[in-house]
Amino acid sequence: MYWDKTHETMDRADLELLQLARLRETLQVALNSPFYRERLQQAGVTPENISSLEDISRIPFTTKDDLRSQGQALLARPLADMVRLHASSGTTGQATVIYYTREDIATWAELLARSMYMTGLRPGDVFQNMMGYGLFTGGLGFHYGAECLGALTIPVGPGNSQRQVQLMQQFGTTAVHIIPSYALYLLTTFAHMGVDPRSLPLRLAFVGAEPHTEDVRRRIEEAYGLKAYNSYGLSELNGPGVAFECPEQKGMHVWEDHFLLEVLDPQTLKPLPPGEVGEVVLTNLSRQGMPVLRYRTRDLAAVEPGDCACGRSHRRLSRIQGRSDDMLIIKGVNIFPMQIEQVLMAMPEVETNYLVELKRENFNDLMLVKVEVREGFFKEDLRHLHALQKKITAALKSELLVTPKVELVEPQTLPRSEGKALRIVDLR
Ligand code: DLL
Repeated sequence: MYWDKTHETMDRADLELLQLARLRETLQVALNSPFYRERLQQAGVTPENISSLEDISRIPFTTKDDLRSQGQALLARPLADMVRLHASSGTTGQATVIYYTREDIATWAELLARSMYMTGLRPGDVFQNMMGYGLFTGGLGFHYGAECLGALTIPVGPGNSQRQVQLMQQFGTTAVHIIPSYALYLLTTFAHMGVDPRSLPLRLAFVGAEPHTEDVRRRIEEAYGLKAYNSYGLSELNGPGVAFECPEQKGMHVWEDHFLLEVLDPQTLKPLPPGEVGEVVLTNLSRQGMPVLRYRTRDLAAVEPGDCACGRSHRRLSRIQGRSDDMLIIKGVNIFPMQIEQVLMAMPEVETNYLVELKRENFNDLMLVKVEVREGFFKEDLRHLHALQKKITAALKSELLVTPKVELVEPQTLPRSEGKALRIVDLR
C-alpha cells in the first residue's frame, strides 16, 4: 500500500522536525544562488536563525515575476551540474524556466512513483501517458515516475485521438495520465469508433494540470469504468508530484517531506486554519539545483481538516478552486471560472465542453456562455431547448449573482485543446 511507509506515515512531530532540518539545509543551498543570497541577506535570514517552522514567515516570498526576471540567478549550482530544463506552459504570460540536477530528477521520479503507487499502480500495469512531452513537466515527470515504479510506459503524448484508443486496445492499457478536459473529449472519439471504454482493462486515471470539478471526475470515472485521481503540481516546484489523491479521494496529500505548505489569506498573507480557502504558498525542501522558497502559486485551496483514513500523515489540499489571478470581475461581481463549470457539469443535458465570452455592450459587461448540449437533447423540439436555456441561465444566475446570456450549441462545435482547456475569452 505504501511506497515509502516511513516517510508517508511519519508521526506529525517527527515530520515537522524533518521539515525544519530540510528547510535549514535548503536555505544553505539557496544561499549559493545570487538571487537568494541577496534576498536572504536583505531580510536578515540565515539557516542558523530559523529555529522553528513558524520562522518561515521571515523568509521573503518568491513570485513568478522573480523567476522570469532573474532566470539563472536562481541557480544554486553551476549550470554544468544541470541535466534538464522545463518551462511552464505560460497560460498567464511568458514562460518561466526551471533547471534540474540529476538528483532533482531522481527525487522527482521517486515522488511520482510514490504518488501513483498510492493509487494502486504496480509493475505489470500498462501506463499510457497522454500528457504533453517536451517543455511541459506533465509528460516527462510522470514518465520517469512510472518507469521508476516499474510500469510498462507508453510515451504517446496528447492528441491523435483514434491512435490513443487503438494503443489502449493493442497493449491493454490499464492506467492513463490525461488532462481532464481531454479525457472528456476523448469519449467522443470512442463513440465514433464504436468502442466502449468500459470494455477495456482501464482501471486508473491520473487527472490534473487544470482545475476541474468533482462532477467532471465522476463523469470520467463512470464513462471509462475506472478510478480517477486528482494530481497537482507546478513547474516552479518540479512539476506534477507536489500533491496527489490517495484511494480515499478526499483531498490531495501534499508530500510534506519535500514541500513546505502554507495556505495564506491572500490579503493579509497570514496563515489560515484548515477548511479556509487561501493562497497556496510552497517551499522546496529537497531541491538541489534551483530551490524555490515561499513560492506564491496564486492557486486557491484549503487544507482538509482532520486525519486521512489511509494512514498517511501528510496534510491534504482541497481541489484547487481557481487562481487568484483568474478571477473575473463582471458587473463588479467576483466570479471564478470553476463556479461556472460546477453549475454546467452537474447538468445531465450538458455535453463536456463550454466556452465563456466576456464582452462589453453599451458600456455594460456581458457574459455569454456557450454550452454544448448532448446529442439526444439537441434533437428535441425548440420548446424544450428554450426551457433548457432558461434552466441553465437561472442556475448560473443563482450561483454567480450575474445573469449570463446562454447560447446552446450542438455537440463538438466549440474549440478544443489537447493541452489545458481554454474556457474563458475576455474580449473586453
Ligand atoms: O500543470 C504540472 C502538472 C502536470 C500537474 C501534470 C499535474 C499533472 P504548470 O504548467 O506549471 O504545471 O501549471 C501549474 O496548473 O499552478 C495550477 O494553477 C494548475 N494546476 C495544476 N494541477 C492542477 C490540479 C503543471 N490538479 C498550474 N487542479 C498550477 C487544478 C491545477 N489546477
